[in-house]
Amino acid sequence: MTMALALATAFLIILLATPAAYATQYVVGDSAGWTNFGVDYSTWASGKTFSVGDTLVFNYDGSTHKVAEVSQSDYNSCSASNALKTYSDGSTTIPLSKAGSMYFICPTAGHCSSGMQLSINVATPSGSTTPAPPSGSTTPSSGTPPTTGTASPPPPANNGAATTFCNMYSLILGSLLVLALLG
Ligand SMILES: [Cu+2]
Repeated sequence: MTMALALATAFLIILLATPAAYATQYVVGDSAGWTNFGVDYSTWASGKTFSVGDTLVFNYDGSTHKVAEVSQSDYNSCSASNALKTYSDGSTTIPLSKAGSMYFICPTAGHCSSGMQLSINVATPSGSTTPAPPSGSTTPSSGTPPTTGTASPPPPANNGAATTFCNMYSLILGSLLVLALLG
């Protein structure tokens, strides 16, 4: 019976988890956290795609460091005197609620200039409406036209087969589940 329950639970979890939208939680600096020792935050941020709905988590020693969200110019000048928001609780979760650039520095004297600065670009999540189509006239360069000599074979009727296979697959899964529940 426990086995059946476990199976059913696993099956449900798979069903529920699969179509979920991905909201990513990014731990700034990963295991090193938010620190003035040895983390290059622009390197950390590069290659990551931040989207609306994701969250940033800053982990730090709140007696030494803080997190200040600042403007771009204050980011560039390492000035926290006009911070938009300042956090000092040691574990700060910041939801990325709108698209655009965000800038964070540590306001402790000398820390920003020694590397405690992070800028990210938050993108609108994929699947939301209308990113402007690229306006550049980048026609594919020198593409060879498809050779029309070799007649393309008629498309095989794969779709029906695939659908049948899918149906059989879920049928088998379903039967297994029922068996497990009954057994
Ligand atoms: Cu600091």
